[in-house]
Amino acid sequence: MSTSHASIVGMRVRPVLLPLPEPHQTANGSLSVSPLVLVDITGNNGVTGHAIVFTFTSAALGPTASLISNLEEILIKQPLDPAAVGAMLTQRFRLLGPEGIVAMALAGIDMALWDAVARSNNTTVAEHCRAQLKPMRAYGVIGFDGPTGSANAAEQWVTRGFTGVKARVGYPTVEDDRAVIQAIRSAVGDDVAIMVDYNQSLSVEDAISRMAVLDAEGLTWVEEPTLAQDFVGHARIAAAANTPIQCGENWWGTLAIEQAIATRASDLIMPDAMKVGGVSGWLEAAMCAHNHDIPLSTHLWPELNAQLLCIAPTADWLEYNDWWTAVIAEPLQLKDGKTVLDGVSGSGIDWNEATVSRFAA
Ligand code: SMN
Ligand code: MG
Repeated sequence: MSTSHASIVGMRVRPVLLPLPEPHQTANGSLSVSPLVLVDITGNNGVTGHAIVFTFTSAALGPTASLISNLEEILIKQPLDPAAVGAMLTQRFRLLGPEGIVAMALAGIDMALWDAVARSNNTTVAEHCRAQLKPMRAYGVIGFDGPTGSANAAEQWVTRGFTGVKARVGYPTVEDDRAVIQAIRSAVGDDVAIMVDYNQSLSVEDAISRMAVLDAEGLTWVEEPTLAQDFVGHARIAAAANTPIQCGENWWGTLAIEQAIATRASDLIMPDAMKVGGVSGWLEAAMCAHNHDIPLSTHLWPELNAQLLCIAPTADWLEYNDWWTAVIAEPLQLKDGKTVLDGVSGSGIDWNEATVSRFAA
């Protein structure tokens, strides 16, 4: 049965606490485990769509899983269609508001439905959107590891063929930040893109003064120097700096994306596949970026985002990390630092059930 008449018959929601391959430190906190809610939605055509909801902190794992589970009864018999279900859920949660764990729950359902629709048509999400699968350049993520640790991590990414690396910064002084950047540059040479990520750790004034120093370092972008919701503050930093400012992973929904563009909060945009509103929200954000000719990059969810970038007219970089690889049956493949999508189904997400069982919360 095609999805045009398929309806939802069930949903499975499984919280998982997946240890990171190694703790990941940022200027604003450290991660040692990935709290994930695995969402499966099944249609009466026998197809099941899969999605990952990342709750950032274990404290939010139970509440988010419970909220998603509480939605099963209103999903049953709904069409296996992200647009129809999204409209119904958005209306139902209008009064509570479309941010936080509500947005995360609705995004998880959206991503699972997109996966189900693509699988129902024996295709991928990208090809269901009439896009061709193509390799996308990826950068590797480096933690808050100081000059030597960051340079070593950068070397490992480059050895794996990556042509870009992103380091967490926000050390006590800009000289400390610059020492990390220069250690990485010494390790990888001038042909590798270097991005840095402040994870919202600076005041606007401190960011402007630090950019005056870092503008000489040839960085590809400086990410979230100040609070993500401070659009005017980011716009002041972007106006003062020569290096492109990158933001987006903490902007909830496409209205925030549009408001950020209107205030010129950043030069580049990297929507989070969950916070922006799942696949549906990400595609709207991609059209916003296209309309304003803004390069678009991704945040986490490498398997899904490798396809979404194939659809985005202003596709730029894929953020790659292997934090969730253990729960995914066929993790994203890369060759020479670019994504490989041969043989992928749906959104590229299905489960390694042995790992899921082992780390079930
Ligand atoms: C980040 C995202 C999620 C957890 C920690 C750090 C970071 C990124 O901002 O860009 O990946
Ligand atoms: Mg970031």
